[in-house]
Amino acid sequence: MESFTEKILITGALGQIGTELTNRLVEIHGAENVVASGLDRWQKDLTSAGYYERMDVTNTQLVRQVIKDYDITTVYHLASLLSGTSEKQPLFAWKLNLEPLIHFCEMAKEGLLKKIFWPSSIAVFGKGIPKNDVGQDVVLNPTTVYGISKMAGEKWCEYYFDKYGVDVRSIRYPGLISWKTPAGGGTTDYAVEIFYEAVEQGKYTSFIAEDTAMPMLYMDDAINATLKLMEAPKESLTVRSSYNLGGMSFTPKQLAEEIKKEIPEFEINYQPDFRQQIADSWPSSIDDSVAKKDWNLSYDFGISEMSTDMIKNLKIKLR
Ligand code: AKB
Repeated sequence: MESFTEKILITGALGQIGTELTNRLVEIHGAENVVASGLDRWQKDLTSAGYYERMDVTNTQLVRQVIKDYDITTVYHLASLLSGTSEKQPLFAWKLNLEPLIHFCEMAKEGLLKKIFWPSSIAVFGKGIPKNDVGQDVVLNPTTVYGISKMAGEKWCEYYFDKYGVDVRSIRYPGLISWKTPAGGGTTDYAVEIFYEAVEQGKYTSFIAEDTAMPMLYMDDAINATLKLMEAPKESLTVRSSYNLGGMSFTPKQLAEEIKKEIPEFEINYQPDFRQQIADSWPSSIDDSVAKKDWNLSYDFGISEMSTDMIKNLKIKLR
């Protein structure tokens, strides 16, 4: 296995995945080897990275300079517009979700970078694909701007690996649930909002219908999976587009039942909006056996453990 001292850049470092991933990377590699970046100013309470670059990731000249200035070897490129927001700003979503990825791959091709992580999503699947246990190699048929951009990104990753040996690795994240940093603009975000409102108000109106099941993952498991994939020996990876990750699958109704175990007075109502159509085009559950086989993917959290942990932590955070 190739070994080198990693100097890491994270884009979207103040986002939902970025805040938690940055702090874990600092624990592993030391603050002096981690550069966080984002559009907003540095919020030191959110990130323990040794350095912060306030930058627009679509500014290719600036990004290239940052990579050179810090001798970056590894990029976790997380900056992205999620599914709901992408439908409202399709052209910008295409630009943000695709161009910087290609630019990072180009820099790796030139030898400026050694490794790239880029998140894809269950949004790549789309209409006409069986709903349950969707496998790694099914035909992709996304019907959302976000899904189209993720599918194209996967193809670019595969292309750069096949043609130039660029070591770019990717996961198709399901909905991600966390209490530390709120998500924004996603279709699966009801499963985060519901906890905030359950703890603060004791009630929630879901924008997803009660019986719509989607795959979800607790953030701790998402971060562990990401680090595991990035640490896996190159030779063990058989997928260079993006790995399926299933996590757990549940409906809003099932989640509400879980929350009621901790907050018995909790009430839920349903008012599906435009995101219902997006959810209807996505799988209900995912087969992630290839990731389990290639790099030992495993999970610690099911719906009950996740729900208990969310409520416990939000009760402290929102006090
Ligand atoms: C979204 O809902 O847009 C994201 C995703 C599943 O990629 N959470």
